[in-house]
Amino acid sequence: QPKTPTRDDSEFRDYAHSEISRDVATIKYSVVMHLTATFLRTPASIDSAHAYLASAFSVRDRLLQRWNLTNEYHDKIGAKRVYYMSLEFLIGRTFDNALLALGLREEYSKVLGDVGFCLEDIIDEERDAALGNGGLGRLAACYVDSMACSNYPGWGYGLRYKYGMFQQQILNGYQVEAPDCWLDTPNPWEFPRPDVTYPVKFYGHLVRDPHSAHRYKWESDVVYDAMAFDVPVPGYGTTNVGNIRLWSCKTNTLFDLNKFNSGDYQGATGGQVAAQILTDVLYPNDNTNDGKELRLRQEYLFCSATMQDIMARFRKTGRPLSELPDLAAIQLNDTHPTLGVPELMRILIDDEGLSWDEAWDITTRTFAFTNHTILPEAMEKWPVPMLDKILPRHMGIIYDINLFFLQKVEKQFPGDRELLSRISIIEETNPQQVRMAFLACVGSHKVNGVAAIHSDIIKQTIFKDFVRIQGVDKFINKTNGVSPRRWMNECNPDMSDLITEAVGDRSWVNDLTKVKQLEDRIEDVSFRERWWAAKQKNKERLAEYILTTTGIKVSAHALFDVQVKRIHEYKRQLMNIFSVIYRYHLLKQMSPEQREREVPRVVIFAGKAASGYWVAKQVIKLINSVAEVVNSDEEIGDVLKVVFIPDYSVTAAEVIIPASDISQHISTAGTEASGTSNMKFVLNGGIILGTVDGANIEIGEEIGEEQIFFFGCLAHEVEDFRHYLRFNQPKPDAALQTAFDMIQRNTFGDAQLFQPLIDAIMRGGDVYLLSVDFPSYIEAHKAVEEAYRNHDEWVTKSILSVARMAKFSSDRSIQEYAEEVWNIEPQPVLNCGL
Ligand code: Z2T
Repeated sequence: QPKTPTRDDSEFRDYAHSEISRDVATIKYSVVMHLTATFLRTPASIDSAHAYLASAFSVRDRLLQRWNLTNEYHDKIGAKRVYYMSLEFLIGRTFDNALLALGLREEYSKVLGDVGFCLEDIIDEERDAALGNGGLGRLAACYVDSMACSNYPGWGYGLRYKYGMFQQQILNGYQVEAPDCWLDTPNPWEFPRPDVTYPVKFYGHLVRDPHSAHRYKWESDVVYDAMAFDVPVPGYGTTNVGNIRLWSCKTNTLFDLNKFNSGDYQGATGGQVAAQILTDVLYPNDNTNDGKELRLRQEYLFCSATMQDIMARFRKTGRPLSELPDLAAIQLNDTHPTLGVPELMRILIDDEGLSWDEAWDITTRTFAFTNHTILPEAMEKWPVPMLDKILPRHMGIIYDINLFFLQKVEKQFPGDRELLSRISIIEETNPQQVRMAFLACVGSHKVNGVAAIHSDIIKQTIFKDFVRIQGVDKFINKTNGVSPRRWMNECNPDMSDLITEAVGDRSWVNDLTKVKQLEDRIEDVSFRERWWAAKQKNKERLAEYILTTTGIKVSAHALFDVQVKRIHEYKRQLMNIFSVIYRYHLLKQMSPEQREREVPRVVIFAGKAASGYWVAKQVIKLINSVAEVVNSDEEIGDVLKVVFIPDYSVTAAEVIIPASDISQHISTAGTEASGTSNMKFVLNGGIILGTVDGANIEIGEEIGEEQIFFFGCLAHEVEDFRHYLRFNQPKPDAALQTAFDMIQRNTFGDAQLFQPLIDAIMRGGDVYLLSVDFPSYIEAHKAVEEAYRNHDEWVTKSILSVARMAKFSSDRSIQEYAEEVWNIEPQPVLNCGL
């Protein structure tokens, strides 16, 4: 028996529990310490990069202290935690966010100012953590932010990609991808945990347990290690700090000693080189699935490490396994982490020795599943032979899950073979495929969509049979939300100060219901003028950004018309650029006097196309070709400018969104599950031009139909239009035909480049219904223009909109999940001395 020395840790604990001083002198000292000790620089050789790093590390010290206390406290009280499993966390920058959360922005500004740096420039030194594609990944980041701010005990789990979302360059009008080497410089916002490392097996074979029908031993010598990196999530206005645990892959057959001793150094570390690849790169697909084997291995590494970690934490409590659902709720962010379900089954049955029924009961009470799309091309399906080869044990478990499920359904609806084949987790194609959405659904106690319309649609389509079998109460709606910290307070300081003035204090940042009080200021002339001025300042900031990123000069007095999001046919950037072409045509027909009377407009696009998505890339080329012609047409001048801002990112969004007058959210009805940037634009006083789709609908309900410009056919009409267009030629109206004609007359360069885009409409069945919605789209644009001419009316719309947007705080979404799905409660850190 090793002797445990008696030690007195009270003094250390006192230090740990007393907050580091917040005065400027102490901060200055800690920045200098990091500069000299962490980075081996001297004050004489400080540049902005090191000013950033030293400041960030000193902020991090303050966060880590609170982070420790938060987790210590939640362990101590035995709190139930939620684990938000997501292959993507689109975090963006952390420095400014942390400064605001800690209330230390002024202090750091002073410290940096004293050595001749401007805080804004230092903030710009940070690289985005771009570990996500778009909406789904950013939602995960907003949700962990809300958990931290509302004191919910919860962690995010994800992967630490060495290369995040690719960087987009525009060369000759085309998108060109460059790797995102975000870890080439030190990352102050991650904390390596070499002691938190788990082995993850692949391939191998199964050995049956002679004493149990369900138990197997899985033997394999292909073993990778997943090592944890923790990323702090600063809670605003609370001492709670959340955590995102990201796994990084390395080999665990560390070193082949024989090879090493025989001089084969390269071969000795060969395993390590191969293993690295598993967490090397984020798959850049938004709403598409390319079914690569490497992606499957990535997903399993993630699920296995996460489940092992959750189980290790649970075992420490000493509670019986049947109580796992009382201590842990696991949310599956789309189907990407669905292998967590069979992985937990494997652990409970093979490692812990539970019966199938016990394990299944625990598993289904622990997991819940969020669906984010109904686009068929995005649905994850894995070929059975591939799964069987890489994860033989899991394939067996999935077969059994399916067998028991089908047996139950057969009892419930005897003799309905059609039903069984529709709902089977295994699709009977050649080869067979595992339908991950069905597996996630069967393995969870709750399934939700991300906006009211979307949750209704999934009940009527992909999960229709499941609603009948498992009951309608299992299928719920949780409308998305966004963080008011990042998407108002941080990115729009002037508007935030006005809200603070109207509310009386800054409490609205953590309680967005308070923005209602803006309505009291609706007649206040000075307030209205300052509201307009704040928008104007944001527009000037964006004009500056456009100039430096594209070289294009735009007038901040024009109407800023923005569509920024992933480039995808269903989002219809193509329809937008066709309308720009038509506008250009109209302007060219006018006399100079007539043009003078038009509302000058800057049409702004940004967004990335998945690397293999050819049509999306041609759309980018078309936008840039139109921009080139229009922007250099001296007759047109400032009346119309077209801009494609390269390399859209969270940080770019923080500049673009606060500056919009109108933003476009124009998906074919029924295809955009929710959208989240639509919320961000309105929360920043912008007006939406959009279709009756996703969260646009609920935004309209909240702010009133006068505050939003709707157009286009409705979701329930789409099927009939599509059916018609499968057998009949589309009939483009005169406006759309004009746009086609101009392209075909080589107005924007070689027409052949763009013919496939026109063909998709005229010969490809116009799946996204551009020809159907175009006339009402043009009408909606006219309505926007008329409304904008009346500045006064516009300001009223803008203020009323923000005042009525409380619903779209992610704090509201998280509270609903906590109460209706996770069954967890806020646990503010108490009695810790801070
Ligand atoms: C994604 O960003 C979204 C859905 C996906 O389905 C995949 C990705 Cl990467 C698999 C988006 C939706 O398109 C959008 O409507 C929604 O607001 C967002 O997820 C968050 O729910």
